[in-house]
Amino acid sequence: MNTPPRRAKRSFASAAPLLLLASASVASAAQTLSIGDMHSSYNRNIWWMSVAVIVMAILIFIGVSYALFYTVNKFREDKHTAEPDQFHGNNRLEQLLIGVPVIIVTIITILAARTMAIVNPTPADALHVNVTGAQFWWAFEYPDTPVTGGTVNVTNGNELVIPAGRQVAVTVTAKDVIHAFWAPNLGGQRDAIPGSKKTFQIDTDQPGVYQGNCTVLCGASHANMRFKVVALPKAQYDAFIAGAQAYKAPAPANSSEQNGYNIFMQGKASAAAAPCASCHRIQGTPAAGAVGPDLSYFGSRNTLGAGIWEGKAREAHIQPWIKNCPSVKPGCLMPVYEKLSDTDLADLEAYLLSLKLPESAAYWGKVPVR
Ligand code: HEC
Ligand SMILES: [Cu+2]
Repeated sequence: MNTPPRRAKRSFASAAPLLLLASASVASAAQTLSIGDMHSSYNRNIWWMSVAVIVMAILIFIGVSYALFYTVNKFREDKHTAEPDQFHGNNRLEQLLIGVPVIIVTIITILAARTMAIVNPTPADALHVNVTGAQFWWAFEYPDTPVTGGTVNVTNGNELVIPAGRQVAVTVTAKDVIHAFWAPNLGGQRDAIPGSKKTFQIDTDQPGVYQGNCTVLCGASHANMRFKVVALPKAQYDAFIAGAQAYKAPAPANSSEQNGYNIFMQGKASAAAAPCASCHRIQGTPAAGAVGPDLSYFGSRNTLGAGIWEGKAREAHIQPWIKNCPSVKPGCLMPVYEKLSDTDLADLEAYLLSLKLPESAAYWGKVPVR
């Protein structure tokens, strides 16, 4: 009758070597979450500090074990029939037992303080990105890159584009409840707390697509609150930012996209559909909502539902998503649009997929998935 606890134990035991592997392996072809990805200077700093501490721990273990076995063996009763020496206190031994741990703890403190001093300060040439967690998606805003002719900055939903080989200072906060921002291949995990803004650095010198997750339980779709980080070579990153700054959503190209556009901007009273524009922004149109993810270049993105679906699976889910979001993503805070006809849904999809960055600024498919 005690199967559950035993099972739990076993899975913990089998998870331990896996954890070790995960931390030691460098990310390979399949998308791997790895705190051992040595292409990030953050991870490298933490790793070498940990190695130093682990080596010290091993030496201490060997020293203590040796002392233990040596003493037990040397003072075994069968060797000594006489009564052992009776004494009280041993100043030298006590000084040693206090002095050695003090030295060890001091070394660990210096190592930790040194690593914090390297990793924590924001370098002057870092790229700044504001990260906001919300139930159950991510907003990425580039505060230093105002949109041409506008008062807002370049913004993207659920997909963070960064330059490889440069420190990226992310200022993390949350809209509603506590979330946490974690892209392990690029750096440490940080809480996203409403009302608090904390900046720290992530980086990688290897261009690629990396996986990120929310790591604080934040509601029904916590596990579905993911994001992608696309690290581009500098020239491609510059092209993305320039394209995003200059971007204006293309005008609807046919009657289907036009109908999608109309519903997006005005809603549809006969289907009790509120305008999508009240919650979503599309750069270059009147849509300026910020309740849901920015959809300015949705057609150039590759994910849907904060990273739940990618590629083909994504396209298959766009209409079910709009029709009844909570049925495909538990707890989704987007209203249900069940009264829209299939044609309306297809037209909304057509319009959303027409929202594309110019090819030079597009960021998918240009770097490998890691
Ligand atoms: C009341 C605000 C609100 C309205 C109105 C709204 N949405 Fe949303 N929408 C959201 C929120 C919040 C999310 C994020 C949900 C999540 O991922 O958990 C979202 C997500 C999306 C996404 C997914 C984006 C991504 O990259 O994952 C699409 C596409 C979308 N909405 C389209 C629409 C369309 C089309 C309409 C109009 C028919 C619409 N929305 C109306 C709030 C809204
Ligand atoms: Cu979350």
